Order: sequence, then structure tokens, then C-alpha cells
Amino acid sequence: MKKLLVILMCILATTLVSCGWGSSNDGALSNNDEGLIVIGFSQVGAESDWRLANTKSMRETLSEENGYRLILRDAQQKPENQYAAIREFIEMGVDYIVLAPITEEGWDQVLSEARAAGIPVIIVDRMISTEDNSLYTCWVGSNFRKEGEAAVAWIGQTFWDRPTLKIVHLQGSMGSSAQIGRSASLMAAVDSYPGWEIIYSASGDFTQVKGKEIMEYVLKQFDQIDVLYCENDNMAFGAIEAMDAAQRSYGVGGAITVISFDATQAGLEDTLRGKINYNVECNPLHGPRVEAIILQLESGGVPDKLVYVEEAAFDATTITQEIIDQRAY
Ligand code: GZL
Repeated sequence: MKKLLVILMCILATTLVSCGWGSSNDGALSNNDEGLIVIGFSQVGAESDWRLANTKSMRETLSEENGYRLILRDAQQKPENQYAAIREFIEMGVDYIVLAPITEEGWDQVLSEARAAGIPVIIVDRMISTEDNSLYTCWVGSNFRKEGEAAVAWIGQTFWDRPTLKIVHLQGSMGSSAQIGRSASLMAAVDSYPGWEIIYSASGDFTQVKGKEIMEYVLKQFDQIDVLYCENDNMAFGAIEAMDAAQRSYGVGGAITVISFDATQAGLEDTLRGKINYNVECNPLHGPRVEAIILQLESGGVPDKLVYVEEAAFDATTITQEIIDQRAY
């Protein structure tokens, strides 16, 4: 009898939770969502300091106390995981889908399913490539081409008197907007400066581990490297580890000038120390920007289709601790 009672209690508890009473688990919608705006957020991964700051901004802004239920799915840098997450959000019937796309290609099918379900899609950070811009409500992010142009302009000014320049290019995740834009600016500069040469180029997927691996190989192949163009801070951190281990000089006063992107706290600290010569900001604080879009939509407004974030750049010879301390990421 007692055994039967325990089995019945277990069946009852399972039934209650699966109907949404009690604690909701891992994003499943529950009655606790009453009155909250439910957002399904497909995030790239946790590959870099930038990405962690981006996730933090989204979580802090789109919190329950602010009136939101944020269901975050980490794609671990695999596009197929993002497609699955978006289909899960459609199944759940979320109010909004926020997408930080890993790569630009491959979104028409799954976003047409979201459109068919009547769920607005807000794209943040990187962009998608599509002929049909009705597949998303709006986009907010960075002008990656402009970031790259700031970096190559600084290189041109710094090395204006050098007839040749040997450049190592650490690219981000291939096919991502950040990689496409930052690489395009460097390629355009190499075309216009006759003495500039990319002696080695590889993708470190925006991670510190791969940045280090690539640079360990490069340092064995090349005695002379003038510029290391890293498409994010974490690959720069990895490359710095490799240059330290190989006892190669770099940074301010060193043989290898280091360019980086993101301007994270750790990246700016390395810039202040002179390990990174020039660091171009890529602002990850999209939480408030996404909230503003959602509130505009909730009140019947029409947000701008494309919104570019204003960004700065930091030179090792002028940055200060005060500047770093005042920054929000
Ligand atoms: C840029 C963002 C990039 C960062 C990297 O907006 O997509 O992805 O530059 C991050 O640090 O991994």
C-alpha cells in the first residue's frame, strides 16, 4: 500500500510540473510567466570576453524584475544549434525571438518559420545575409567594416614611412559579420598600400586557445613580423602568450605591433600595459538597446530597421586607467 502511495505521489508531482505549476525548468514556459514578456534569445556561445559581456547585458536588462522572461540558448558556436533553438522558441510560443547569428548565411528557412508563427525577430550584433528583409523586424549592432577601417588607418599613419609591412592576420569565425567586415578593411588596405603583405592568415574562431596555437606556429615560420592584426581581444591574448613563450618582442617599443578589436576590460588593460598597440571598440552592451526596441514594439511603434552602435578606439600611448575604470564592460 505504502509503495503504491509513493508511486501515486510521484505521478502527481510530475503531472503538476509538466503542466507548468511549480518551478519551470530550463526555459519551459510556465504559469509564472503571466504578465512577463517572454523572449527567446539564441546566443552565439561563450567564446570570448566580449560574448560574456554581451550575455551579461542581456540577462541584467531582460530580467524578471524588469518584466521579462529570458530564455537563453547557448549555441556553442554551431549554427545548427541556433536553428534548433529558434524552432524551440516557436514551439514555446515566445513573444519575441532575439538572434545573435553566428554566421551571415543560412537563415531564410528558419526565420520564415518564425514569421509564419507571427513572432518578431530582433537581430543583435552580427548580421544575416538575406534577400528578404521582412524575415526580421530590425537589427542593432556594430559597423565591422568601419571598425577595420579605424585599425588600418592607424596602421597607415603609424607606418607611413615604411616601404614594406609584413602582416599576420588572425581572423575571427569565418563567415561571421565581424570577421567579414574587419577582414575586408585589411584586404582593401593591402590592395592600396603596395608595400603591405599578409604573410600568414588563419581563423582563430575568436578564441584565446586557437589564437595561441596559430601564433605558436607562425613564430616558428617567420623571423620578421611587423604587424599582428587580431580580430578580437581573446585571440590577441592567446597570441601574446605565444610571443612571451617564444621571447619575441611586441607591443609599444616591440618588433611586432599588435592590433585588436573589442576593447574589453582585459583588452584595454593589455593596451594600457603596452602589450596591445591599438584596440578598436566593439560595444557588447545590447541589453538596453534590445529592451528599447521591444518597448517600442509593445507600444505599437516601428523601430528603425538598422541601428549602428557608436564606437571608439584606444591607443596604448594615450589610454589611462581612469578611462578604463569609467567603462561599463
Ligand atoms: C562582434 C562579435 C565578436 C567579437 C568577438 O560584434 O560578434 O564575436 O568581436 C566575439 O569577441 O566572439
